[in-house]
Amino acid sequence: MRSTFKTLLVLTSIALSFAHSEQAFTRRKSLAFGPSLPHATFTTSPSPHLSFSRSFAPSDPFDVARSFLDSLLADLDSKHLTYVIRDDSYTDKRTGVTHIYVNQYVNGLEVTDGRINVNIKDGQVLSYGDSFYRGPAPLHDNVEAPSVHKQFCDTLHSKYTTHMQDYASLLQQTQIPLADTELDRHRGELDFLQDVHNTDCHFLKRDMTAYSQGSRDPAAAALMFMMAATPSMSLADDMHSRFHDYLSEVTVIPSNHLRDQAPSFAVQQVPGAVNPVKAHLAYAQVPNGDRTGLKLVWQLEVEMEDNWYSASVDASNPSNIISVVDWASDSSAAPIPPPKEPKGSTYQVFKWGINDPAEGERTIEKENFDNLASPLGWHSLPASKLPAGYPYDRSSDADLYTADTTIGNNVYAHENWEGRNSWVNNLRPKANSASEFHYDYDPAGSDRTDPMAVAKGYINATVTQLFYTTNMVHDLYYRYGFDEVSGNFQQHNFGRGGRDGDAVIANAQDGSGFNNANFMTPPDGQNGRCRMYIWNTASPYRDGDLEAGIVIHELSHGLSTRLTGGPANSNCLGWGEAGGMGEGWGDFLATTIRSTKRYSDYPMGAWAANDKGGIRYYSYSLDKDVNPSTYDILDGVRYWGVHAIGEVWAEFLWIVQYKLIEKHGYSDTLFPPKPDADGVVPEADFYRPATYNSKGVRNPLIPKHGNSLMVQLVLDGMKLQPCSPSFIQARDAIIQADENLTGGENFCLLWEGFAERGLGVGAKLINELPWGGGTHDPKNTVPAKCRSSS
Ligand SMILES: *[C@@H]1O[C@H](CO)[C@@H](O)[C@H](O)[C@H]1NC(C)=O
Ligand SMILES: CC(=O)N[C@H]1CO[C@H](CO)[C@@H](O)[C@@H]1O
Repeated sequence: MRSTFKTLLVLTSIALSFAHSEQAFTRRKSLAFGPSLPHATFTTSPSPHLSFSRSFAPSDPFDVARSFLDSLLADLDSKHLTYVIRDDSYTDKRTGVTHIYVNQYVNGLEVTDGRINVNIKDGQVLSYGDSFYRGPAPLHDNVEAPSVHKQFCDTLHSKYTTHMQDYASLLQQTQIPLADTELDRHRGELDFLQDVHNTDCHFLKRDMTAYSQGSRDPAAAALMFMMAATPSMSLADDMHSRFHDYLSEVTVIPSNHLRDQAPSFAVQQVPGAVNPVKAHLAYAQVPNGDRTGLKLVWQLEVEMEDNWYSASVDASNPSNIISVVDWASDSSAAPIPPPKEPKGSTYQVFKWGINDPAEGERTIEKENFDNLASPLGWHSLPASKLPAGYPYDRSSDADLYTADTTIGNNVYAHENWEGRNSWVNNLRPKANSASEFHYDYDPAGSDRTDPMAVAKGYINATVTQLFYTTNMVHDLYYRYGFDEVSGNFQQHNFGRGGRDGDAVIANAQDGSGFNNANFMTPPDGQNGRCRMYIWNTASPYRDGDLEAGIVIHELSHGLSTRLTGGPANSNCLGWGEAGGMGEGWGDFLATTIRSTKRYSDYPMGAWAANDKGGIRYYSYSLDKDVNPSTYDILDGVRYWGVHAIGEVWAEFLWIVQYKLIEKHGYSDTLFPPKPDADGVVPEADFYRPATYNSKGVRNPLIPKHGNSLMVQLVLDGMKLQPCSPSFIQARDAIIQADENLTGGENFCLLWEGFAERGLGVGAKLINELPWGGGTHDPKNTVPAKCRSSS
């Protein structure tokens, strides 16, 4: 039997496993773990002495933040422990909340996981997350760093051993054969443990002592990290046996910064990396016993074909990886160009809301001109923002470029059959003179002998669909607050702030894999990359680009990664519960988008996987018999992977959402009405009647219905929550988002929703492990004021 549980640590690819089928499934290697910091907190009701009474409140939120930080950090040795307010901090135009992101420095070096996020409104601190290091500033390190990687692999090994014994004795003791599903589950868990151990722990079988001790060289750190990270066992073996040859082949170039930066380096010719590895010295916090110390690390940024790692490696023993985040989730303001009379393109596609080809037929849909989200439509951008190497008459003096193909301000979509990193000149459909992107989609094809040729035959329809879905997602999320300052993906930001030059690069029918999809999210200002694959789960093959849910799931990684912990920090949803929620939000949003007024349960990825149960353990459902996920289900080894953790979170959100729908009703569209010519958004039937504050300024509009309100609260919550949030902190952020949007009218409903499956008052996570797991103590309790008196 083929392994059925294969993807622990696959950070952001879509597929967890084929729980019910035996399809071949390529697992992209992806390392993801790091210390969990016991002192990290998220406080939603700061004590008054840390806040200000209104009469003394400075009006500039940055002044408020500085005074707040000074009192919060009063005990720090301010000569050696300092902080910097990051310039990706922003004020949310819609909510008026200012989100301020703060990095810690010790002895002038960044503490990679010393983060504060402060949420401020009307001169008041609403909430803050804090993982700053509080001990003394060390001379170099003040702690031994236990290897998290080794701890992970040892735990896998011992779980495997005990599990094997249990399984053997189960088989012996049972007179009557156990139900097949019970045996399957055990076998599945064993396969899973073994598979992960084989690939991700291979590195640790080597003896590194010969060359790992005492090395302060970023080249050694980069090479040793590559040995652990490369999916090629033969490369890893060769590097191990000829380490010094490799070391002599790489070159280290110092890169200088204008001010205030630790020395940083570019390590060139690292095998397996597609760009020079960036390296700088920093500190990482390492919990050891009951105190947390600082470890000097090389902070590496390693871009590979299928991964884009940000890793902390022990500087004095670079074989010890302290933490690693894969930005791949298995991706000067120019003047605003003059508005033009939009002609508008049309697309023959599965319309927004149709999840996949089994659910409907293609129709002709129009380009969206929403003067907030896509003021120039989907095909125009300043010529200066075209990617380097894109064929375009650069001598022409037109400022605005309007493409007759599938590129624009929000996304560049194209085939990538080759499966490699080049994309600028890959094939794209060209519209006819009437700006129509109308192409045949014939999945049956005529050539039965070559299913890939059949799929390639409808590539223009596929790229059109990917372009359409990605733009719709861009416009939808924009309207709920994923805008320029909060880190969205656009080539040009219309002078509205944030970093531009980062449209999504969307690869259709990507040749680097089958039966999956992934998204890479580097920090704001660098292009996200979405790769969609063909699924060989059926004959004819199925094209993942045509399953909207999969595309939405992937694009949502970009959303949650940029909103959590600030646009410039892509390391906040790296592993464990935080990484799991990164998956869960995508499933939740995809499922919410496809849902209709008539309630239904939904599986994830069922069409592409050709499996009516989908690619998760359970379908999303309000019925506990259909989806039994609870907070403590996360204790099981099956729930160590981010996808499994994510489906539990998505199930909780699904339940919470239906509490809101029960109370507020259901909106047939999630798209807010388009703004009028002055940019004022009308209430229409979408928002509740506007209210105004004492200064006559309109308060943020509140979506009228349960589903649209939930999407709003989920996005607002992402902005409030701290870096590396737990389920509990993300829950608190959503409840606070409601408090700030509606004055807390859904307080009890939200608590009831979360409490239903164990995330109620007093629920806790004990002994959290660096990759997920731990002991989850569930509680179904709601706050006292919500307990019904009846
Ligand atoms: C796709 O469209 C391009 C340009 O519009 C055309 O040259 C090409 O033949 C089409 N490909 C297929 C497979 O239909
Ligand atoms: C406008 C508004 O309702 N603000 C609230 C936001 O949340 C904090 C804490 O939860 C409250 O104190 C504010 O009054």
